[in-house]
This record gives sequence, structure tokens and C-alpha cells, in this order.
Amino acid sequence: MKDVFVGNTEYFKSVEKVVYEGPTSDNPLAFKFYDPDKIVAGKTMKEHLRFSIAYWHSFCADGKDPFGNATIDFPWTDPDPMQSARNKAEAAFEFFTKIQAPFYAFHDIDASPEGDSADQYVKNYHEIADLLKSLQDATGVKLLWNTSNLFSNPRYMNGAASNPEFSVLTRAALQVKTSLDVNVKLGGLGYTFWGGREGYMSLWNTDTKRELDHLGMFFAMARDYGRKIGFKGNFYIEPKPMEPSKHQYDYDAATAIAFIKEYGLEKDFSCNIENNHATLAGHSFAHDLQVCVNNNMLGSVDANQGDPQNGWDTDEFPTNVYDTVEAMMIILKNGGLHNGGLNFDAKRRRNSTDLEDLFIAHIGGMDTFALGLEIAQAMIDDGKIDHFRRQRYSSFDSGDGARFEAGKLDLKTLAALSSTFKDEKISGKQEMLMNLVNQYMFRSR
Ligand code: XUL
Ligand code: CO
Repeated sequence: MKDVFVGNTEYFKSVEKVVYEGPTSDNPLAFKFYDPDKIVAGKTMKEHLRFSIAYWHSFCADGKDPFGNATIDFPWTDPDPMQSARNKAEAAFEFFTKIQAPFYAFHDIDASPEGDSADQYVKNYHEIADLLKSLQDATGVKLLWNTSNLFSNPRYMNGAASNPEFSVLTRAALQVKTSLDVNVKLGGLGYTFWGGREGYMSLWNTDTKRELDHLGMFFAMARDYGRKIGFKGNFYIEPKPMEPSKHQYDYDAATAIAFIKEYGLEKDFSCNIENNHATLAGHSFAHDLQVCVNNNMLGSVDANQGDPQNGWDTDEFPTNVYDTVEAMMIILKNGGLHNGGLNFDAKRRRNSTDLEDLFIAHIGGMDTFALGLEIAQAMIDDGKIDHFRRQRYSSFDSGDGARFEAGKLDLKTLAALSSTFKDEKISGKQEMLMNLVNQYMFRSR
């Protein structure tokens, strides 16, 4: 693996490979807390955190919003869309190696132009995939997951796999099939379904039961095709409650997991949890991660954060260490991310227009998760919080409580045991535990 990949043109000339300089460094282009080779609980930080770069935000999102035009210029843009895509791929791998990210993720049309016809779409995609493969081989960077954009093109305005018109499903199938073909070519570890338009606006024109059945059928077909062509990775559903649909079918982790189980997909599918989607659903990041862990369904993570003052999907880079401590606590207890990773589904603000801002934003996100990892591991090693939580349930560890847990009591027997009810208050000690979390976070390390 080359240290830093530079293709035909160096696009990020002003930035060298980003390295760890420690918490007192005043270099904005250095890691303060993320030290890739540092060992935490037997694994390197790099192995724990499995950072991934999102192609769409980093190399496509140009600052356009509903109120304003593009603000961000990309130096790889060429009048020929295929040449742009080739340049963009080289720029992307230069970025991955300079920022030391071991993984990346993309939608089909982030990487390759859609073209004017279905045939052109497939041809373009395979050509760019061949280039991506050679860049992967040259750098050692791997594909965390790819996906198909089934929400931007007007043909998907009524949904993709849940569209009321059958012929739209066939076009969506072509995209998913091609993305799976490309995934196998690239040795991808996962394939994601985020259902931006798999939802509805009004029940007056929508048969939700039928649409959900179609969606379940479509996912099963993707699974069967993927397995047939040798895709060994995980399929992910990425929950989100709304935006752009009013009601999105995969509302949150609990809804997506119920859907996965209802349609018999549980052997192949798990969830890709995004912080800002969880908060949009009225949960916390940690809540949705925990729901997944409880169901053995934590697949991967879209690492970002929302803005607490509004309800939108603002896709900001993670800077909130409280969030990452809680998240890493849950991930560590899950035995790590396994095949998944921490994918920065995050964009710099539209007025962060310097090319180096892309590096600075990722450095912040990586440092924030590195802090989360170290602090969560210190809490686990210390064991105080775990001990408290275990103790809280100790009445189920023996005697009738244990018999209840083992399913050995019926309701009548349980009711008869009410004579043992201890009429006393037992404090949940929330403030004490939160104070303890602050101690772990801010004591000198
Ligand atoms: C949209 C979102 C997507 C998915 C992939 O909110 O998170 O970028 O991650 O389609
Ligand atoms: Co996402």
C-alpha cells in the first residue's frame, strides 16, 4: 500500500498526509486524538473505528441548498461527465490516503454519470468501477458499501421499489442489480438501502400494505441475486423517519427491524444507523444503536450529527463527544463494528469553501470518535457504570426473579408472590451516573 496516492493530477496540493500530533498541536491539519496505530483494549484505533468517507458529500455536494446555488468548486470538474468522474475518483483516493481512511462508500451516480439511457448507465458504471478497482488495488482502501440512488431522478418521485407503477420498479431493479455487480467486482463489504422515497405523502392515494409487500419482495430479490453472484457482505437498511418523504417506511431502527423480520430477511439484513436520522425520529443516536444491538442487527454506522435547534437532517460532522462516548460504549459492548464502519455521511457547511475544509471537517469527526472510543473503554475498564446497572436488576439473578426470567412462573403464581413486594423507593441514581460520565470525560488522561 502506497503511503499517499497521487494520480495524474494532485488535487489537494496544499495538504500532506494527515498525521497524529497530539492534543496540544495547533496544526488544524493534524489529528489531536486519533492516533491510528494506538492500541486500545487490544486493537488499534484504526481497527476499532473503521472510518469511511462518503463520496456524495465529500466529492459531489457543492453547497447547493433550496435557497441558494453552489458555493463549492471542485478542481476536478471537466466538461465531459465521464472525464469528471475519472478525475473525481483519483481525487477521492488522494483524499482517502491523505486522511488515512481505510474505507469509502458511494451511490452509483455519485461515482459514475447516469447517462441518457439504461445501457449508457450500465456501461459508464462498469467503466468507472474498473478504475475504482485499480485505485483500490493501488492504495489498499476498501469499499465499505455502495448503494443505488433511487430518489433523485424524477422517475422516483412516487417511490422506487414501493412505486405504484410497476415499470418504475424494473428501472430501480436495474440500478440495484448493477450496483451489486459492481460491488462484487470491488469486493465490497456491504450494500445499503436507504429508502428516501420509499414512503408516502398521503393515504388518499396510497395503499401502504401493498407498497410494503412490494418493498419486502424487492429486497428479497436483491438478496437472492447478490448471493447468487457471490456477494458475501451484509445488506443494510438505513432507517430515517422522513425527509424527503412525509412518512418514510423505515422510520427508525425498531421499525426497520420489524420489517426485516416480517419479510424473512433477518439472516442477510441488518441496520445502518445514522445519528441525525435517529434524532429526526425523536430518539438519540445511542437509542437506535442499542435497539440494533438488542436484536443483533447493528450493521454499520453513518457517523454525523444534527443541529439541536432544528429538526432537519443537517448532516454535520460529529463534534459532540457525549454522543460518541455513548455510541462507542454500545459499539464496544457489541464486540465492535465487525463488517461495518463509521461512515462520515456528513458535509461541511456551504460557507466552508476552502478545499482544506474537507480535511479539517473529517479530522474533527475522527478525533471526536477517537475520544469517544478511549473514554468509553476507560468506563468499561473501570466497571462502575456496568456494576451499577447489573446491580439494578439483581433481584432477577436468583430465587423467584430468576424463575420468572427462565419462564417458569405463570401470572397466577406471580400475583401470589405479591406478598413479597417491598414497598420502598429504589433510586435510579441518574444524576450520579451522569456526573460520573463527566468525570471520565474531563479528568486528565
Ligand atoms: C440520506 C442519507 C443517505 C444514505 C445513503 O439522509 O443518509 O445519504 O446514507 O443513501
Ligand atoms: Co446516511
